[in-house]
Amino acid sequence: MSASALKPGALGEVTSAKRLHYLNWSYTVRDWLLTLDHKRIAILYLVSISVMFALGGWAAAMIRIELTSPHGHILENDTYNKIFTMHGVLMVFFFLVPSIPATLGNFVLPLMLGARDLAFPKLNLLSWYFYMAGAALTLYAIISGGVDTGWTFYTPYSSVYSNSNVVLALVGIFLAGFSSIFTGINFIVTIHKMRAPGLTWFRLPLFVWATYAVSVVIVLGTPVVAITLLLVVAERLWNIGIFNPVLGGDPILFQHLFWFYSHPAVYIMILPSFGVISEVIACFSRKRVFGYSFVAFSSLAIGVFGFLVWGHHMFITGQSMYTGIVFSVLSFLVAIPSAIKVFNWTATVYKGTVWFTAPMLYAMGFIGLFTVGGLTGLFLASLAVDVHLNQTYFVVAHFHYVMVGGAMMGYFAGLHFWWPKITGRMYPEFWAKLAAGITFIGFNLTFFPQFIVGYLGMPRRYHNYPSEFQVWHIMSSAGASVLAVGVLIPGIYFLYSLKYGPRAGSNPWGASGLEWMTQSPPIKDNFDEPPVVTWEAYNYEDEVVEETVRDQAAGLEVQRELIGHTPPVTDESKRTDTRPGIPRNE
Ligand code: HEM
Ligand SMILES: [Cu+2]
Repeated sequence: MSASALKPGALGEVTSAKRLHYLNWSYTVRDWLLTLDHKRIAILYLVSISVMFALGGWAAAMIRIELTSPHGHILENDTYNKIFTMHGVLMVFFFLVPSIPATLGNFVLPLMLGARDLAFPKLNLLSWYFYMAGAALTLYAIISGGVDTGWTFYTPYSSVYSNSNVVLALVGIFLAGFSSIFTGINFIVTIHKMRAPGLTWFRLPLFVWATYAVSVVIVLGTPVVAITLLLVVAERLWNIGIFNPVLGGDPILFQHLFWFYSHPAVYIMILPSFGVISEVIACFSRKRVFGYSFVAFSSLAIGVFGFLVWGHHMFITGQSMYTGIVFSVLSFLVAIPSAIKVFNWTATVYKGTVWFTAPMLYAMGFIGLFTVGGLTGLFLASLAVDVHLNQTYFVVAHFHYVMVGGAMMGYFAGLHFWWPKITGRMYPEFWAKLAAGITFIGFNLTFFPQFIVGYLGMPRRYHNYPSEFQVWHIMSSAGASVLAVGVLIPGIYFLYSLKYGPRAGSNPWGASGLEWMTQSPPIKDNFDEPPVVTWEAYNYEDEVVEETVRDQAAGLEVQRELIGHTPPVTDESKRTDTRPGIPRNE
């Protein structure tokens, strides 16, 4: 469509007759289950991880109900162990690790690069099947008797003593690990090879940088944990004596190998969120991200440093004090690139034209919560303090601030931000803002008391506790029910919007980025014509973007409500459309 047809009030696509796109070109089960389209695979992942998130959430609810009383009577000891293991395993390996890369990343990465698909579409589909096979095995392990080791599977308990379905669950996680590796390889090759002409490295959106960093971490780290888990399996099945001291093994070796991956894994969970937050903050502050290259390189720095700090999980395992000091200092260093990002986001919002849309609220919530999580990580990285705090609820609070307050809020920010692109529909903005607020409040009510009760001495993974801790647990459980409401509301309005949401148009936020220059939902091959890039990322200060906003605002009632004011109208004669070859809308 030519640009001249896009007069204010005439948002062609919104009113035009049905167009073919990736969702409606075919409806057969076969075309879904054997699809090679990155967008459809993203949807398959979205549905699967949502199921796992719901199951993990159910386990969390059981934990919180049990902990309302000091001598919880709802669950047996053994069942309690299995429930918190289920919660951790499902949330970490089957929800958080794949959440942003496999759903949002899969969907938007090729679009952002101006590519037709990922480099290896078949590998992409295979990764989903590995994920599903892993999920099926792990769920089977959980249903047919359960696993009681905790998500960390520490030896010798997991290798020698536990009578639960450890082997099945480990093989399931192993398969899921391969699905991440496939995704990581695919992303690395795609980012190197499939960028549109003119899309140089320093014109890439920061989401791409973050995805690149996370893919490298995945490809280097995941094989280590996969092999480690297989070693536990081998130890259980054949008694080979890797971790069992009776046979000459070393149980602490497991912790080294496990955390060598699993500390980087926490960055696998958070780095993609960093990418999402950069996109959202820039878009809704109408500004280029402050210190673009610092933000880009800090993702890589986090990737590198993340591999050097695993020992901070092992301060009390008898490692030498000098080792402890080195790991402690290195852990402090990791905080620097994280802090750079927080400062740069804040500087971006500062003096920006800020729109408090739902994705922006999630992003701002993210910044606050991640900061609390990161700072408390520094408490834990201090040797002497950690001796007191490790294995307490303080640690539980720390990692929920980073993983839920950070990674999950980032995922929600991204899901809201790209929902119009993915589905072609707007969700109800009022409810979305409300849900963001409820989630933020519920989250703090749930997890802040856990810092206090942990500091006071409440150990993690226990369900009987002294009655003086009860008040904190009740607060936390009450907060959890608020949080649950905050998370359920989006589930409802997202489904509702699929049918009843107003049509979104190609670029409802007036965002920069190639993904917004194709119709919503995108056509099967992403772009009518392959784009050629001649501009820098986040060119929000350019007029052309303002115009896009104006076109959209005029055409879409919901948009005016969203922005809260009529965006500035630029003189048509001053139009500087620097994007040849690309349909500006649709
Ligand atoms: C500023 C950066 C961070 C530092 C210095 C830091 C430090 C630490 C330390 C020292 C521990 C061990 C506590 C103990 O067991 O006694 C820990 C635990 C943990 N951290 Fe962090 N952390 C940081 C950021 C993150 C991020 C971004 C995430 C996730 C997105 C994360 C997730 C976790 C998890 C999951 C655990 C506990 C694992 C377990 O024992 O179950 N941390 N952190
Ligand atoms: Cu760590």
